[in-house]
Amino acid sequence: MRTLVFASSNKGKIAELKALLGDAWDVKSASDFPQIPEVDEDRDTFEGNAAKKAHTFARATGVWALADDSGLEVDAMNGRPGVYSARYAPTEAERIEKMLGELQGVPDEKRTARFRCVLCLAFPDGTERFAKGTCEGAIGHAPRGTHGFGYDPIFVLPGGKTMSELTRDEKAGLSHRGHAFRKLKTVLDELAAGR
Ligand code: ITT
Repeated sequence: MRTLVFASSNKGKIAELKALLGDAWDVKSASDFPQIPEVDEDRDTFEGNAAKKAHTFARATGVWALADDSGLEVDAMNGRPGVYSARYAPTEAERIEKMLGELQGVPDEKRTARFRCVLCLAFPDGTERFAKGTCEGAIGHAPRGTHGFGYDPIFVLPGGKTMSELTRDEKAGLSHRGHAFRKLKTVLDELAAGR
């Protein structure tokens, strides 16, 4: 079984990626390597932060490392919080409250937004592969639903449900992370077969 370390400490992301990868991989995550210090996400692009996290773990562990850098771009906020989504406010609940506050009075047609995800797969020899995915939607007026994580309860999909009202499988089928992962999965399968 091939080992892959997921360079993340976000439980929601880890659960989604483990489900996407399936049983053929022995998936570790940041908590299995407490000796690796937390990576300072100081780059101003998703690609930059994903690459920094993935290379740090590939170098330190000697196994393939996958990192996800993702975020939410809100059109009425000029694309914010974007790459700074995790730092927009201290907790998930505060981020949601702050965003709903910033968007108070903004009409439905101007509440469009998208999730972006960049995955970076890094190898101990310093090489890397990227895959990207997006998911279009809008910011609702109040949180709804119990699944998922982060901004999911206020992210309304074209069908009217929030991302939190979808099961994990339904979310994987249409999410930014699901789209990015399926692009990378082809590469992963080919490399796993060839190396
Ligand atoms: P790691 O860096 O350890 O992976 P993180 O939470 O710091 O975890 P990011 O820097 O990539 O991750 O920040 C992404 C933030 O964007 C995350 O904290 C969520 O608030 C939000 N986000 C990303 N994907 C999301 C999703 O599928 N659903 C809801 N919110 C999401």
